[in-house]
Amino acid sequence: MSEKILVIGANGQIGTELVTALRGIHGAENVIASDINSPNYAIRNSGPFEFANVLDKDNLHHLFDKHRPTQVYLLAAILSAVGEQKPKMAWDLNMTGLLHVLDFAVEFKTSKIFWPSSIAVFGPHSPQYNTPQYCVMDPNTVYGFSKLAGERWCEYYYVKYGVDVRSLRYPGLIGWRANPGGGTTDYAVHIFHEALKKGKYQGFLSAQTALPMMYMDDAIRATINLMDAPAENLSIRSSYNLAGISFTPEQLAEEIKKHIPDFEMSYADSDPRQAIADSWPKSIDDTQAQQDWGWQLDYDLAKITGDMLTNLKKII
Ligand code: VAH
Repeated sequence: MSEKILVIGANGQIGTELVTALRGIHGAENVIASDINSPNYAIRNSGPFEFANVLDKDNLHHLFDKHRPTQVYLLAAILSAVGEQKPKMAWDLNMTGLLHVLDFAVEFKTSKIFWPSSIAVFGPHSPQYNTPQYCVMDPNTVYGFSKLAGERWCEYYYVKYGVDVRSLRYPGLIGWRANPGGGTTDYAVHIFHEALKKGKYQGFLSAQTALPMMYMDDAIRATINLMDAPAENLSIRSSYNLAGISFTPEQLAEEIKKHIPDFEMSYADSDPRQAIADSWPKSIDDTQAQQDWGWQLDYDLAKITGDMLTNLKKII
């Protein structure tokens, strides 16, 4: 029987690319994109679309009942920076949406659920380097503790109700097909656009702020690899660490200069996102993902930079 996949939050940075990838694998007609907003350019006319509001239980129930999806990817979320501006809305959307989807997965016996977590689940007292799968986790952003609470709910529904929900702690994600929205790591995408348009960029994080990042191609491949893995191989039902590649804004600027020698980088100070970034790990240990489902990173900083500039040049 072919898969019937529902992607909620399809217009977002991950959703846009995941819908395209899943439609390439399963056939466009078997991947229903949904979002609270109209479909974006990449998704419009490339397959079925439904409006979805994760806070509207009846709307979501209708989508589950109408399509009887075998897999659901719940990507709708408010990220770290916007979450600090709208804390109650971020908590409500990130939590209520997940609980609706988990409840409907039980009711409709959905085979698999994917829900994104983040390295934002770690906090100031978590180990800062090679942060392990298990350690002290004291996130101090609403986004971070909503993701930590969500991980606990995912494991709870797996243990108590047998819901096959799977999750990844994504690092900051970098891609050219869709822009990020409202995150602390967004500088690592904006810098490429500005470098090509203006030859300069003022970053909102300090030069030495190292953060784990990942190219979107790797993130999508990790997501599909995890979802395709045999359930019996998975030892983690909260969310798997994903290390990506750690670098600083200064290192990224230097890599860009190898392609655009006159590129000028500068740094704003006192941006509220600096405190968020400072609370996160500098690097992550993803040994468990490597052992359980064979994860291997492909894109390093040089490859990310080259691919971003090559592709953005065609559309800027
Ligand atoms: C954010 N892009 O900046 C997200 C991500 C690790 C960061 O979760 O909020």
